[in-house]
Amino acid sequence: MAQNLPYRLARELPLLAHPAAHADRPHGSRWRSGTKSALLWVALVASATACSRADRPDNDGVGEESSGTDDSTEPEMPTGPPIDMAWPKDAGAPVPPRDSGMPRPAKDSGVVAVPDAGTDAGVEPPIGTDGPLNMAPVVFGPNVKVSDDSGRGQQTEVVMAAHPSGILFAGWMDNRQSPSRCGYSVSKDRGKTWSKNTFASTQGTGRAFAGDPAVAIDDAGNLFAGCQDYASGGLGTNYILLAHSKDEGATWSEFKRVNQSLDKPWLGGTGDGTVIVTWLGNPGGVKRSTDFGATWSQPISLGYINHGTTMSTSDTGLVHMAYNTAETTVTYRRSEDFGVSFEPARNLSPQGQPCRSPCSPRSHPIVGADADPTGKVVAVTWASRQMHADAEGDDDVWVIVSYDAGKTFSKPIRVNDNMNPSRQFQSWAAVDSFGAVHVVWTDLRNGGQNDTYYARMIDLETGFEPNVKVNDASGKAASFIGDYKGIDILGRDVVITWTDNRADVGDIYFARAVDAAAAGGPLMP
Ligand SMILES: [Ca+2]
Ligand SMILES: [Ca+2]
Repeated sequence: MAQNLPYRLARELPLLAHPAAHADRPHGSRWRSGTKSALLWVALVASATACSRADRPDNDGVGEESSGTDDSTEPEMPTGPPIDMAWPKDAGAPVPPRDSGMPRPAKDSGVVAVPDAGTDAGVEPPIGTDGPLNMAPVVFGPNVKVSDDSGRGQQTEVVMAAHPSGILFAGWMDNRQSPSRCGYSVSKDRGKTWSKNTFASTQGTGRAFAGDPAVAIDDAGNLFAGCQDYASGGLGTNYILLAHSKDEGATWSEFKRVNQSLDKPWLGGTGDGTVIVTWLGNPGGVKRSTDFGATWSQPISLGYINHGTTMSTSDTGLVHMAYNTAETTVTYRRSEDFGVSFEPARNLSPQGQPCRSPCSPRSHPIVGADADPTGKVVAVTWASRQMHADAEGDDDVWVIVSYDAGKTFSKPIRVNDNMNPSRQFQSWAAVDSFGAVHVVWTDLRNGGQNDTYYARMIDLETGFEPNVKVNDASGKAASFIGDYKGIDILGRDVVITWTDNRADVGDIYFARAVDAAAAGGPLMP
């Protein structure tokens, strides 16, 4: 979200419901529910889908005027039995490393709201893999600067999408000149080098500025660049800007206003020229274009949401959309038809509250999410100060995971493994084609240095591996470092972008961990 817009506390929202109507799906089994281990499944499964992870969540939390949509419908409030939204007492128990010899969580720990537990008989393999399972420790390579500002301008709020062709596409908020703009860069060599930065500027005047980037790549490799135009600096006159490139960023269409809405666009790409856009507001909304944004479907209301959504597309039609509601709840909607329609909202988990103010840099109540290429394994992450057994009372990183295409989710799992009082926040997630969950976050465990840490969870039973530091240099955390960052899977690599303070108040950096995905696709040079 934009740093310099007024923030309005969320109004109370009724807790949403947990409809059971869509309980049955072909992918009905949790792969942790059977006695067979995930590793055995690997031996049994031959098919693979190294697919696009074309979208990335972000969020932002500016609220002011309502409406936000030019053609929205009334907010909908689904009905049904509420789920238990009490924070689980056993959440956040430290998970010993897998080789520590210490007891680890029981196989079924942490799984909530399971209408069908699955049986060993007929349990289908969860995820295909076309290569051996990678179990080596994750190591990130040399950091690469993405923003090409030669001065000391501020670059923050980075997002990133990856395509199996090897294309990486990053966007961020760029303050190297005033008014601020959305900056973008493309890499065609898996992040070794990045293109000269391009920008989306406000189309307004006066106090207008642009920010809150969103990026997506559809299955065909078309790039979509989104940006919020705070058109007059006033409210009710803001727009989502959208442009696309059909040639890997060599040329771009004009940025056009595709929605009048307050703040925080998010994008998902699928097919060839299909883009899904969401926005916050009262109501927030989602709509879809199959012609590169030239024409749009009627918006679907998301009800009142004060922060942006996530958007995880898949090659099966599943689209997972998670978001924060009422500041304290993780809410979720799912599509089974590539975003044409969405099921009613469900509350997935209590979220706790992050240290947004007076903490500096702030921690935002945004959530990040991703799914594997089939959409069957879904991870949603956030940061909050929710107390737990070994709590320091400061921000920690949490994740919930679904292994049944969003039907059920685990209880919150704490990701960061530090034991010193320090803040961990601004987390984001990726899921590889095996179903392993990859989480990245900002970590101040080293005396307030702005460090980026990462952890991998190959299966729920063994939990997260020891945290890994991503950045190879750091500086003291600046007072604002954005509200999100980028992580994606590229073949068998994990790729990450973040706001870095080693040189100034904000640069965009990138790192790649070769062969860090549990499986999926050939190794790339
Ligand atoms: Ca902490
Ligand atoms: Ca800079």
